[in-house]
Amino acid sequence: MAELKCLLWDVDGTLADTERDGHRVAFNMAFEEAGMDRRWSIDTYGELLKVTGGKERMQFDIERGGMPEIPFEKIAELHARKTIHYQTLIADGLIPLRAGVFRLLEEAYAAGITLGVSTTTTPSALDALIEHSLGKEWFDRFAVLAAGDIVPNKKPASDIYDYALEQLGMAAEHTVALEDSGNGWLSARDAGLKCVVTINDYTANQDFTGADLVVSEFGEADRPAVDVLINKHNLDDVHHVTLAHLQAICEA
Ligand code: XBP
Ligand code: MG
Repeated sequence: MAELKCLLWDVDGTLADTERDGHRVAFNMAFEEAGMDRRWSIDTYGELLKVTGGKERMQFDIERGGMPEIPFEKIAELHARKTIHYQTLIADGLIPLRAGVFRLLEEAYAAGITLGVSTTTTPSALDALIEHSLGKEWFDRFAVLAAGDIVPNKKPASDIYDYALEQLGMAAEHTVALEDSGNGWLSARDAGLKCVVTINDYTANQDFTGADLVVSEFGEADRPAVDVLINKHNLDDVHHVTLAHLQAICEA
């Protein structure tokens, strides 16, 4: 039985549905700008999402014959342009936070729980989302922003969670991870964390066996009840996910 002291948040798909209308669109803008013919459709992007990291995703598309062979410098260049386009989409307010995210963040912060981010995303893309979707004050409210190439192996490896815990000096048993994808769940699991998953269209059919709670969204009191797909600890009353639920999961 361990007290909840820390929440580590995934970003893409968890804080906001950034993949389909954010990252994917920004990649296509970078491809077009570079005079390339490749466009990633919504379905194609779903296939590519099994590889985390934007540069790695392009490399994977090249290897499977979707994009022409280009040197790594060109991939990095395209990715830098993509990140700028992504930041603009976020600054334009096109990608709202998912239901319940802001409520839970505020509640946890007010309760003195340590908050951190553990994501595969590039730091400057994360910064844009924090600034425009959460508000600048949240830069100080997160005790760690663990992102992108800061660790050798991206999710599903546990590196980014291991790194965040180490930076915080926090024990895994006091921490719950908030994720949206199979890769994210595996990463959290292998770091020894309890994990709550909010699925989305891209991740709904992925394997979350062993996760503590899997729901359609965190939800809100004044919205319809969330769909509960896995409720490992038989939590009562999951109309929407509350801080008390996260505490109960950590203590289970
Ligand atoms: C999701 C990812 C990221 C984004 C794109 O990570 O795999 O690669 O799709 O971001 P998470 P970059 O859900 O762990 O946040 O292009 O900046 O890599
Ligand atoms: Mg994610």
